Amino acid sequence: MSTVIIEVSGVVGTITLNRPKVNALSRELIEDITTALDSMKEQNLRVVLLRAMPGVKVFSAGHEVTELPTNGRDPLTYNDPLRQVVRAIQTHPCPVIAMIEGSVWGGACEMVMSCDLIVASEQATFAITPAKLGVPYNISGILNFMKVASIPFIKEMLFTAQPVAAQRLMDCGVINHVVPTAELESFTHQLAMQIGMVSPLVLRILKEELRVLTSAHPIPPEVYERIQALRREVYDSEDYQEGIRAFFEKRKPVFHCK
Ligand code: YXS
Repeated sequence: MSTVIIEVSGVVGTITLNRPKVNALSRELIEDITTALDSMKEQNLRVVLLRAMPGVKVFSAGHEVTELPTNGRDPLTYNDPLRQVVRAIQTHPCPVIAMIEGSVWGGACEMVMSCDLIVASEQATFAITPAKLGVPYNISGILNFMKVASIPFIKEMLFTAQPVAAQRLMDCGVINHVVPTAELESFTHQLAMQIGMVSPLVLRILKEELRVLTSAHPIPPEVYERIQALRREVYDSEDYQEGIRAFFEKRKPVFHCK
């Protein structure tokens, strides 16, 4: 059974996450999302919507924790499924609008924030949780967060690992619109139709221009190596093991490393 539902209506394609229980981003779910995006490239679409089933409490619980390595391997390398879906969204030739109900966790926040626009219901929340799980987020992911929000705001979300209301993210310019849940679908479809009326060629070029310009981070090799060494300090630590163990034992982690 596919973990996504694909629908096409006119020039708008919709990908609905449908992996029980909480749309955790497993390799299977990511592959289904990227396959759906690839199939939509072949159709004459102008906009893609990314959503979960109507009425969900959890839009996505983030990376599938059971697929995070615990054997000293980097948990978020270039080919990790989460990195793959972020790149697939960023390079998709037409705008991807995230339509958010429920709570968004961990790497799912980066996936949603990598969409071109975000429309969220008033009750939606976003929690960036690597610090709670003891996971060393990677360079591309941090840079993606830095593209959409101020450093103080990103630090607060990363350091507290707590859910933040959609309205606060809109006030900080991360989310485009916050609407009542009952209006979420109609509002988002109206926005999609507005975008669908302009030149698809110009849309494609503008999206790629913005991607390339916002990805132009001249990082000297020594800086890259320093960051990788810092991240290895985390994923080689006992705290990383403790964070994942505590998750499965459904208890609060006890972190010792400083
Ligand atoms: O015990 P069962 O079998 O029913 O399974 C439970 C949870 O273990 C499971 N589950 C997950 N499984 C794999 N990966 C996950 N990320 C994940 N999250 C949850 O789903 C079943 C229902 O969860 P439960 O009982 O807690 O439901 P709830 O409604 O009380 O709470 C839903 C959540 C999402 C608020 C809660 O499950 C939760 O806080 N999940 C963890 C959210 C999180 O911290 N995600 C970050 C994952 S790591 C990641 O994305 C990046 C690597 S990073 O950390 O760097 O951002």
